[in-house]
Amino acid sequence: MRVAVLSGGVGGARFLRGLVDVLDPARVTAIVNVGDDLEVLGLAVSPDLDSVLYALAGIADEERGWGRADETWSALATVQALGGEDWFRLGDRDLGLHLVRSDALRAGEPLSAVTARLTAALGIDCTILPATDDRLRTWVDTPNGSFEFQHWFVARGHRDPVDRVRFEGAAAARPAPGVLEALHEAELLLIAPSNPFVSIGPILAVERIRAALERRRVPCVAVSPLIGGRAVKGPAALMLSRLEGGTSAAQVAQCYPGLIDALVIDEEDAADADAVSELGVRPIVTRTLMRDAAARRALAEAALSAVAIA
Ligand code: FO1
Repeated sequence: MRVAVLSGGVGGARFLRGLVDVLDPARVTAIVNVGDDLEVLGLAVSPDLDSVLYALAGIADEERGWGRADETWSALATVQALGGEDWFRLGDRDLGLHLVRSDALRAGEPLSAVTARLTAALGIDCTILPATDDRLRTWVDTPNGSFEFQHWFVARGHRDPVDRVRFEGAAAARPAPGVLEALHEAELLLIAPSNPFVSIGPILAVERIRAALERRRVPCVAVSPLIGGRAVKGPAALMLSRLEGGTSAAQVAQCYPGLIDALVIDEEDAADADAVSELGVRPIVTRTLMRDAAARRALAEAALSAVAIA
């Protein structure tokens, strides 16, 4: 079975690891958020693409949730000593990837092409695509001002409540090569347990990607990033409260109007199943916490089960 997965950072990366354990990786295409990309010290950083690359290569730092395992920070210490930009921490090993990517982008290679090279170099057998090669940047409007995603998320510790999320460049952004093909050829579309607003939102802001999902002929299954109304990590629950009015599974489903046929929810949220059904979305209740390889695989199997019951 061919599957296409819309993915953000850490939650998406862990979900993809489970998926390639239970499916032939050659049949899996990840379509990844680039809205939180940024330039640091003149380098092009794509945090969500890198979370997926590192996770699938088995070199991610599991505890920190971003960057590489066994990281060292000598370059950052030098940057700090010299008074350089240090709010967004780039480790030594991580820096190597940013150097290669930045060099290629400067030479005119599209992000999708560099990503394909990095994927192959890291020995990853599935396809990893940025949602777009065009510039697309997430902004958040808060009572304290408007901020580029990483300034809000990292520099300000995502403490400002979010009134609105915007995607600069989305109107002109085209799907990266291979994205529409993957969506059209897939027998199942999946939305990873990533933040609906700032991880999946930027992907769906690319008009032709959203249209491909709206006109799908195969099931689309989302996995809720919330467990018992709380996010495992990050601001998803707070954003859902403020922007959707609550953190129930039904409110997660409402983030994807007309786009999903089933929603995988945690056993802790089983009481929300009827409200999800009332929205015309089939609830699939299981354990969603991906604490180890077995749990990741079980979650992937639960999402794939939607094909059997469609
Ligand atoms: N997150 C932080 O909270 N602080 C950091 O200094 C930081 C650096 C960083 C460097 C490379 C990278 O790929 C990710 C990094 N992240 C950092 C994580 C990143 O901001 C977010 O996890 C994602 O953008 C959200 O999906």
